[in-house]
Amino acid sequence: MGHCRHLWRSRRLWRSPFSLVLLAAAFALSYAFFAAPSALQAECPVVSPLLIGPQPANLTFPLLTLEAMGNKRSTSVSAGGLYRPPDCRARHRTAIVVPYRKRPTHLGALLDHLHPFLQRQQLHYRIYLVEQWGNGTFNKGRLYNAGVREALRDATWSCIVFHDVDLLPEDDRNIYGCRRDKPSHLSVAIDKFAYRLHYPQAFGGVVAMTPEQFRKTNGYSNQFWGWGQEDDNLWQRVILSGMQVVRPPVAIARYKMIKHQRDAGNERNPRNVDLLRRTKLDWSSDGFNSLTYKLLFKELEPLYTHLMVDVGKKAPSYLRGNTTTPA
Ligand code: UDH
Ligand code: MN
Repeated sequence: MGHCRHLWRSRRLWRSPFSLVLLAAAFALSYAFFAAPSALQAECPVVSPLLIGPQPANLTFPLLTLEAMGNKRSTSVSAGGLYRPPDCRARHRTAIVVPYRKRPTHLGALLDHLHPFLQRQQLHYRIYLVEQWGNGTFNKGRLYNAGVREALRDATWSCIVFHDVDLLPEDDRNIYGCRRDKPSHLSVAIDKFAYRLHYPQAFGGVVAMTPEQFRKTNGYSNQFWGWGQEDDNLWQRVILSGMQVVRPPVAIARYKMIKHQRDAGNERNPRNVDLLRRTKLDWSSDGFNSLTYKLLFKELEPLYTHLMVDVGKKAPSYLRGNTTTPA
């Protein structure tokens, strides 16, 4: 006993390789317990026991804005709209990216609906709101590209969900995760289109892709200003990069679209139809790899991460497309 105490106090023990191993083990263990608790948890079940299935989105009108709801703090959601299941390691790590400008009531309804929906799916997720700064023509493709770039700075997401602000999923069996082999189109059946697929190549509304799949397609085109065809362009990019789209069953992938008028600054752009015909020529040089934007601020709101982005302005017509420049 006395000998032991002597050994413990002696400097020789601390200098021996054995003590180095002990020290390393202590560091590793405390790291595992305090810094990375998820690594020690069991994986969540294949089917979450919290799912409730069909659940029509009940909207009470008039819709309240987030400010009016007090940006409802939630005990389970961390700053920036981040969540991890408390009792198990999530099967999907999903960044939800929402392109946005001037739809405060839609945003309130979406967040109110989506947080409990995603938590029932036992996902590790974070909601990113990508707002276009200024009153220039809306460019959803640039906002999505910028949102992905910023989200990937924060974490290694296994899945990115591209999400219109006005779509509310109505069945939590429609999992907001990605398949490793194929991009998924999640908003198959929208009430506005009588809960039927709008057209066979429809790829807008809500879409899920892994970061790898997104890079393979070179993301969204940056050239589609105003409303129309940027989603059809992405469909073509998926096909051109050798992939196929999968869809969950029409009976599950159901959505309510909050009714709205066309936004000012997002008028239908007939030029986008011409641009769509050029997809094959442009897709590898125009997209995620040629994106330019300015991040004006990033704020962690209680229920979402707010990215304010300057995507630039639509260039004058003589600088766009393949038209000749004036003399
Ligand atoms: N978005 C905004 N603000 C805008 C424009 C677009 O937040 O000013 C975002 C938002 O996430 C929206 C998405 O871009 O869900 C798509 O735009 P959209 O909802 O206008 O497109 P959608 O095809 O509507 O749903 C087209 C106009 C329908 C007019 C119907 C009139 N009866
Ligand atoms: Mn809409």
